Amino acid sequence: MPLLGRFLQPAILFAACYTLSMKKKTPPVSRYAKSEALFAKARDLMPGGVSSPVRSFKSVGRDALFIQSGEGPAIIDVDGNSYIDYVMSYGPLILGHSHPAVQAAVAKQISHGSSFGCCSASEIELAAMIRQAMPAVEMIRFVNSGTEAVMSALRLARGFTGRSLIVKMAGGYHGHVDSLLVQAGSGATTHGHPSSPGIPESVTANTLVIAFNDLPAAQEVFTKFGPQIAAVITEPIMGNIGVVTPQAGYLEALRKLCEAAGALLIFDEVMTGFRVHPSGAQGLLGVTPDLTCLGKIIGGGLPVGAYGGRRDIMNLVSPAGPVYQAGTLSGNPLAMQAGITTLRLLQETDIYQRLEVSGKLLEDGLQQSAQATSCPVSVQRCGSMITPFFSPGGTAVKNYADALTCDQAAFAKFFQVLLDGGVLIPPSQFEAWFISAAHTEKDIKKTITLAEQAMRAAMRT
Ligand code: HOZ
Repeated sequence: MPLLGRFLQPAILFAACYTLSMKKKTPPVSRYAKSEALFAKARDLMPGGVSSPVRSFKSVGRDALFIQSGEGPAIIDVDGNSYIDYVMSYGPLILGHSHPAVQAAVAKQISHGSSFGCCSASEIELAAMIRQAMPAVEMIRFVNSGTEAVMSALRLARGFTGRSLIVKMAGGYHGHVDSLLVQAGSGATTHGHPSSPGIPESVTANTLVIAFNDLPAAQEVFTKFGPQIAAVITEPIMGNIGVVTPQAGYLEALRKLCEAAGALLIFDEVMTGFRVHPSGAQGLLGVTPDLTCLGKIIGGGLPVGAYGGRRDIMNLVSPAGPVYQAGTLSGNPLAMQAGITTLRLLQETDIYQRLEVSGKLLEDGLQQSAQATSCPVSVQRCGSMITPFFSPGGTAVKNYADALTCDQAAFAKFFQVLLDGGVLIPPSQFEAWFISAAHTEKDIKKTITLAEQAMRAAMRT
């Protein structure tokens, strides 16, 4: 036996080492394996594998994630990875994922039917809630998306004024409306097509582009074209190049220029409406537009949009007036119920104060991380919308031209480290992150800790 043992022991040792070394050579299973498999299938069926470009994660060097569920501040992918989520469906989920009250309202409504092609009382209820919060929205028309809201508001502005020209901001993104896909932010910039092919020059010939926060540029455009300008459309706080707030007096000056020229001022509050303040950016900043475009939060996470404003203008919309606009699913009761429940909860609680506290905590933490790592970052925030810009020297971003100077390779690395560590942010430098009422102090502190590691990694790119 001792003799056998002398031969057996080395043999067993050899076998163990061999097995271990073979194991080492087997490639590890990716923690995103199921998402990767789904993305491969999706790419065969859908352009870029997605239903909307920013979801592809292409610009940050990753494959799309496929999501299984969301709960509160967390989103869980099909591989079971859980992330603290700051995409929050790009804004609508101010209460967090799967809020029980919103779920209950939608479930109750669906038991009565999902769409009628006829009027339902819930449209009146939501319209009244919006008007109470935003007095400038004297009348409203519900549609199904922010894109539709803007497209319809532009038609109305042209119908009301009898003029053709629309002024927009460089980097402003108002959905994929033909005439406004000129120097457009959000996914259009992320994917390198700020002015899309497929749009005839005759359509964009009526669009004038100026820089946000550049008052002399606005004055000049009105001096040259004033009597032909139907409307100026702007996000009052830009969110589609990342968060950029207006400089003191800028929106007020736009208001005056429009009034003097007989043009309309349209605020695209699809992102900021009910997000930055209970009365939207117009309430926060004290500037009243003629027309307002809404979406996202007013649908509580279901597809919705709306445009509204002065009664004399809105009464031109068909069938009250001749400006035609329609939609089979517009004002559908499911979205109305989700919106009503969301707005009711926003009214009844101290959510905006809590969001401000969370936002400030994240802002301060990201700034400290930037200092600790000597990573040049400008952290820009309004309430629960925030963007850390990887700008040269960490200088403030005040318009589209500034945003374009940001270090996208550093951002991509930052994104990847956050993702792998369990924090999901929008996969683009040109988007806002959204904090919800469900995010806890612990979530935010975890984000800050990870952000420091991510900035350190970004510095090495
Ligand atoms: N409108 C969203 C915020 N920029 C982007 C979402 C998307 O394009 O899918």
